[in-house]
Parts: sequence; structure tokens; C-alpha cells
Amino acid sequence: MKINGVEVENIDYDSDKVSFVDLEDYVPIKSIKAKNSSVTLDIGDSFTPEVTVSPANATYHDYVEYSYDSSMLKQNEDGSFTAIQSGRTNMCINSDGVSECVYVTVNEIPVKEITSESKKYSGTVGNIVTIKVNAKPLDSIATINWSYNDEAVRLIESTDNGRTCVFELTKTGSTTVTAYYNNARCEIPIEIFKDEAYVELSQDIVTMYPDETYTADAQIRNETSNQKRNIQWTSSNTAVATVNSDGTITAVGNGYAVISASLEKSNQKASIIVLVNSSATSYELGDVNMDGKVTAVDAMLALKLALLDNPTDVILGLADVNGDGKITAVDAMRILQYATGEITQFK
Ligand SMILES: [Ca+2]
Ligand SMILES: [Ca+2]
Repeated sequence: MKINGVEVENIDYDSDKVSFVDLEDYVPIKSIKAKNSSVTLDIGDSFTPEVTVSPANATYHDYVEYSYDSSMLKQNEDGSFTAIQSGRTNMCINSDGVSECVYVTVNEIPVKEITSESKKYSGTVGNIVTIKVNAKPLDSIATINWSYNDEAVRLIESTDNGRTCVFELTKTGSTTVTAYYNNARCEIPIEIFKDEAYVELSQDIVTMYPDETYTADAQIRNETSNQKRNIQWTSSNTAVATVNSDGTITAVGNGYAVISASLEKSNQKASIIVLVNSSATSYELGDVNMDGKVTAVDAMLALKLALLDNPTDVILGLADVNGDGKITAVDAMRILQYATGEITQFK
């Protein structure tokens, strides 16, 4: 028994579906040619590929099969194809081991009209705004584009084929973002306000012994950002004091360090002066910051220490220049006088 000119033995077959051709009668297909190698359609358009199968007397001349992406194209009973979804695909015509392909492009349904759900947006620098637009016709899934001033806003993401767009506001002032597709445009104004947030620390100076810890109480005031912002902690001198990410300061060695609390995405920061000393080490009276000289800075520090409830005894000893057992504005004044040469000794 021969099938398609090939000798086959012991085969089960369905006589309705398989036809048999004698080897001597079989004429193979040499070529399949499509009139157009590519075709471009809009959704809903139909076309019938014009195909020439050669030779004309080929056994399977009339038995061509089509392979195609059925999510993009639908074959009709008359053999034509209708575009049902946008995209690009190869539609291939196959028979008798020979193929020819037609590159099919289905255009998306163009967006004709874009409207914004909200006429205007506003927020503080650092805020995130989510802008939603509606596009017509509703069955279009064409991607909407956005243009914007990238000094004023930063595009975070565009989803739902451009119908939802998320921006971070980056610069104070008025700006406009535009959603567009071909000639359909929608301009959306955004008012961006100054970021007034700042960090406040409950005190601005602390005295410590080495190995002591102190957790600074930092609060973010005037926060209008809709994003959670962190405080970043740094130490000016980690040989004196270190600080971890939650504001816990650890005294390390003698000296003076400034611990800064910076508000994320802002240039606002607050700081706390840390004076560390162990009783074992002595410095010149009045040299409050332990830098080896008595200056106006020491006077300023004494003034700050005057407001502190419980300075360490060692720091008290350095700043209480008149020896009355407490640090007051009088000590600060004496230190200043000493620093400027007005007095040459404290007592
Ligand atoms: Ca000093
Ligand atoms: Ca005093």
C-alpha cells in the first residue's frame, strides 16, 4: 500500500480521511507563491491570500492548509481571513511539504480622544501623583504616550497601555504633562509646592561617657509628602561617637562629634552635638569641645550646655569655669572673654 507515494505497511487508517495515490500518478508540489508577501490590515478588515500552487497538475494542488495566529486572525467559511486583534504574525500556506508565508500586520485601533479623570493635580516636591486618563474608542488598546518636563516631574511608571501614569514631583512650580496619541492630546496641569518638611531633634547637645548610648528623639515636622521618608543618620567623627540607623548614638572616645539627622529626599537636616569625655582625661578649663584651645565656639557650647539638665561631671568640670557647680550664661560669657583675651584667667 502506498500513501503519498510512499510504501507503507500494516497501517490502521480511516478511509474517509486518507486518500491513496499510486506512486506512478503522484506529482509533487514544486512551489507555493503568494501574490503579496506582506499585508497590512485594520481590525475588522478581511483579505483572501492569492496563492499560486505549481505545477498545476500537482496531486495536492487543491489541498493547501493555513497556519496562523488564531488570536489575531480568524478564517471565514469562504476561505478569507478577518483581522481580530492588532499585532504582527506570519500566516503560512502549507501543502505537500512546501510552505509560503505572508507577513501580516494588524494595526491597532487608534485612540481618537483622551480625557483626564481629574482636571488638575497638585502636591509637594517628593509627592507621588497617579494620573488616570480615559481613551476613546473604548475598544482601542493602543498605547498612549506621555510628554513632560523632566526637571519638574519624574516618570515612575506608565501602565494599562499608558492610561495610568505615575509621576514623582521633583521641582517647585507649575508644570504640564501631556497624554497623547497621534492628534489626540490631553494636557494636565500639575502645581508643585515647596517641601516644607524638616527634622526636629528634642535636644541639640548631649554629654556622654565612652560606651554610653543615647537615642536621639527625631521628629519630622510639616510633612506633606505622601511617601514615607526616612531619616539618615551620620556622625562627623566616628572616633568620638557613632550612630545607627534608628538614631542611637554610642560614645566611643574623648572629643566632639556632630551627629546629623537628614531627611530623605530633602536638604533639611538637624544635628546634635555630642561631647564625650572620660574622667581619666583632662583638658584646659573652658575648652568645652576638647580641641586644645579655648575659642568662641567653646563659649557657644557652654551656652547650649546651660540649657541641659544633666551634663556629665567631666563636661561640667570643663564648662563651669567660675566653679559654682553649674553651667550658666555666666560661664559662657567668661569663656568668651578668655577667648578674646579680655581676661587671662577664670578666677
Ligand atoms: Ca575648644
Ligand atoms: Ca558656673
